[in-house]
Amino acid sequence: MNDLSDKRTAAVHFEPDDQVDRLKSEILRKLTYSLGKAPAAAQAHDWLTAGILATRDHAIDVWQASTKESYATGRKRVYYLSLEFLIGRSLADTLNNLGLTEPMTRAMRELGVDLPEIETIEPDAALGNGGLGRLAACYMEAMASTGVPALGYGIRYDHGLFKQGIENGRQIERPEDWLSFRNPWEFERREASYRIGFGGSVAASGPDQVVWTPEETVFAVAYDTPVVGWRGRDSTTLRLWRARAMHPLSLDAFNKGDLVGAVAERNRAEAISKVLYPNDSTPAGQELRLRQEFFFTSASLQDLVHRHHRQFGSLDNLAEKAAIQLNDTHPSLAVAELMRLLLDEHKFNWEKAWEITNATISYTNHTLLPEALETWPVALVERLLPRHMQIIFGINARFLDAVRRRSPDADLASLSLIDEHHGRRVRMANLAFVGSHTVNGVSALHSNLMKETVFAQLHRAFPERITNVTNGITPRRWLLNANPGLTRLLQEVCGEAVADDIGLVRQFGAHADDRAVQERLAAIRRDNKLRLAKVIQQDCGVVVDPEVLFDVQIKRVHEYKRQLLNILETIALYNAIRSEPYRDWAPRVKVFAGKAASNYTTAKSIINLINDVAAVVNNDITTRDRLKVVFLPNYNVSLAELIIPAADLSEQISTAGMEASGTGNMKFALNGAITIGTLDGANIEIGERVGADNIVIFGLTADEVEIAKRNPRPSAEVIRATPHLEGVLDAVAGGAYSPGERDRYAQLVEGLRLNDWFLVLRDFESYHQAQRRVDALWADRARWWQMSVANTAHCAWFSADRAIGEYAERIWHVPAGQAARA
Ligand code: GL5
Repeated sequence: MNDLSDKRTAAVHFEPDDQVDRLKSEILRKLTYSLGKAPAAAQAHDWLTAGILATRDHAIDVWQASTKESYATGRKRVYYLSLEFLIGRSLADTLNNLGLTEPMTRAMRELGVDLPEIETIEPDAALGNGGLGRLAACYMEAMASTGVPALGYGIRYDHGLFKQGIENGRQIERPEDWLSFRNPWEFERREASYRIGFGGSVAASGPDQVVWTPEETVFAVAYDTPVVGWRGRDSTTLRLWRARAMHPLSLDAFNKGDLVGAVAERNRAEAISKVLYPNDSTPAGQELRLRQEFFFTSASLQDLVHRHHRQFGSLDNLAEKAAIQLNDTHPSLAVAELMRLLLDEHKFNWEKAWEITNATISYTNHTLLPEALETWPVALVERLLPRHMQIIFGINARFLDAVRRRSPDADLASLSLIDEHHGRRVRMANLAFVGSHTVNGVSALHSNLMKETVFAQLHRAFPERITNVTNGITPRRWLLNANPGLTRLLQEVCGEAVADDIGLVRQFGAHADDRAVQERLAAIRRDNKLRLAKVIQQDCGVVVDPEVLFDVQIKRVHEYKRQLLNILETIALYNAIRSEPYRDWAPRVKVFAGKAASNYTTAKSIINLINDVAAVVNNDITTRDRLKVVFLPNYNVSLAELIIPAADLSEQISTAGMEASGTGNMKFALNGAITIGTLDGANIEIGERVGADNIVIFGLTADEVEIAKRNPRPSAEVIRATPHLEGVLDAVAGGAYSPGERDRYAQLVEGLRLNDWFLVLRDFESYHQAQRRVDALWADRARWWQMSVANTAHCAWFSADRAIGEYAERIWHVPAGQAARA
C-alpha cells in the first residue's frame, strides 16, 4: 500500500472508541466554530450541519488524495456533462461509503442526537427530473467506487425540481428551495470562473481566422462537491456552475432612480442558473433553456481545456487524456464549442480540430420519443451563438459531402444536422451523433431500436458507432443504505463481502426454497412496509395493513408510462370485488407517486383521477380490507428510498418500445419485488436474468406496437372485445369518481376513444389477466418468496459498477482505478 491509499482509508482504521471520541470532538468543533452555536442551544438543523461538516472533512481527505494521484499519474479523466444530477440526500450515503455510519451514529447518540432522525431534515438535492438525472448521480458515485477519475459538470440551480402538493386531488407546484440555508457540502471556486458569451458578431481576421465578439457576457462560477466512493477509496468531483453578472449593479441607472433597470443585467444573467426546467422527455422550447445548455457546456469545456493545457502544455493529446460524455443531447453544443476553442483560441486547422473533437466526445441517447428529440430554430442559434452556427454549418457541409461521395443515394435530408421541413432547425441528436466517436443506447432493446428508427440513416453512414450500455444503479444507495434489513440477511447468507462485491448475491439464489430464509425475508419486508405505512398515514391519511400486497408504481407521470392503465385496471378490480365480495381476492394497496410536468395537462389529469379513485375506494366499506389506493405527494429520491424496499410488486408497464431503459425497475428487482411489466427497456434484460418464471410479463411487444400503430384497431372494437372495459370508461367519463364535476374526465376518456396512441385499451385485458396471475402467486406465499429471492440473486448485473466498467473499457478507454493500481 502506498502513502496515498494509507491516507484514504485512514478514517476507517481507528479503534472504534477512539473514532467515536474523535468524531464527537469534530462535531463539537464544527458546532462551536463554524456555526457559532453552543451545544445547549443547538437545534436539529445545527447538529445536521455540524455532522455534515465533520463528515465532509473526511471526504476531503479522500478527495484530495484522489485528485493528487490522478494528476501525479496523468491518468485519463472522464468529464460527464449533464444538465441534471438528481442526487437526493448525501449524508447517510457519504457516511456509509466512508465506513463511518456506526461511529457517527454513536458519536451523535452520545451527544444526545438521533442521527437517523436528523438525516431526514437534509434537503434533497433535486437537480433533475427523473431517471436521466438520477443515472448521472449513480454514475458519479460508481466512478468514485471503481476508481475512474471523473468530473461531473452541470448547473447549480437555485431551485431544483418543484415541490408537488396535492390539493383536492390536483397537483400543485411550489418552488423548491434547497439552497435557502446554504449547502454545507459545496465549495465555491472563485478562481474557476469563465466568461460565457452570447450574441454579437463574427468577423474574419485573417485566412481561416475568425473572431467572435459577443454582445453579452456572463460569468460561470464553479461550485465543487466531492462524491466519495465505496470504502472511501476514491472520490469524484461534481462541479456545478452558477451564473453571475459581469456588472451586478448599474450605478448610473440606480442614481437616476431606475431601480429595476439598475439590476436588469444581473437578473438576466442570473436567470440562467435560477431554475431547473421541469420537463421529462420533452424539450422546453424556451430561449432560456438554450442559454442554460450553452452556459454549462461552454464553462465545462473551457475549464477542461484549460486544465488539460495547464497539465500537458498542449491540446494535441486531449483525446488521450480526456473523455467527454454527453448525457443526452442537452450538452450537444459541446461539439461546436470544442471546435471553436480549438480553431479560434488554439489555432488548430479544421481537420485536426475535428479529429480531436471526435476522438474525445461520446454521446448517450436516453429517449426515442420523437417529441423529445431536441431541435432549435436555426434563427435562434444564429442570434444567440453566431460562431457556433457557422461551425455547425461547416460540420454539416463536410459531413454531407463525405457521405455523398461514399454513397450517392444516401438520404441526405434525414442525415443533415439541419431539419429543413419544420422551418429550419438544428437537430441536436444529429449534431451529437456526428461529433461523437461512440453513441450508446441504455438497454439492449433501446440500442437496437436506435439503429432501426431515429438513427437508421446515421447508423448506415456509421455502422460501427452505435453500441449499447444497459443502465445500472448504485447498490450502495439502493440496497445497502435503503434496505439494511435485507443487506444484513445477504451478508449472513452470502458473506460480509457482498457489500464490496455485489456479484456475490448470486449465492442467495441457492436459498430460494429455504423456509428460514423466506421467513426472514417476510419479516424484513414487513418492517419496511410498516415504515412506509406510517408515512402513508401521515401524508395521505389512509391506514394500510402491512400484511397486504404493496403494489407500487412510482415514476414521472407520463402517458407512455401508463399510470392510466394501472388506475383503470384498479377500477375494474374494485368493481369486481364489489360484485363478488366473498371471492378470494389478494388484498392490495395500490401505491402511486410521481410528478407531472407543470404544462402537461393530460398527466395532471391522470394524477387527479388517481386521487379521485382513491377517495371513492378508500371510503367504501365493502372493499375496505381488500383494496386501498394511495397517491404519495412530492415523489423524490428520499421517498423512493423508503418505498422501494417496501414494495411487493413493481409496476413497469410502459408501452413497449417507449421506455428507453428504466432504472426504477432495477432498484425494485434488486430489493426483491416482483415485476409486472411489458417487454420494454431493461425489463427484458431483468426477465432474462431472473428467468421467465420470476417475472410477470404482459402486453404487446415493441414489434407488435409498431404494427398496431401502423394499422390502428378502432378503439370501439377494442373496447367491445375487452370485458369490463366499457363499464370502467363510462363510469370515469360520466363522473362516477368526480361527482362534484361530472365532466372532469370526459376529455381524458374521449382522448382514449379517439386515439389510443399509448395502447392503454389494447393492453388492458392482457394486463388484467397478468394481475390475476399476481393474485395467484401472492396466495402461494412460499412461491412468492422464492421469486423474490431469485430477483435479488440475479440482479447484481444491474449494478452501476458494471455499467461504468463497460463505459470505461469500451467507450472511454480508461482503466478502472483499482485495476490500474494493482
Ligand atoms: C430517460 C428514459 O426515459 C429512461 O427510460 C431511462 O432509464 C433514463 C436513463 O437512461 O433516461 N430519459 C429521460 O429523458 N429521462 C429518463 O428517465 O428523464
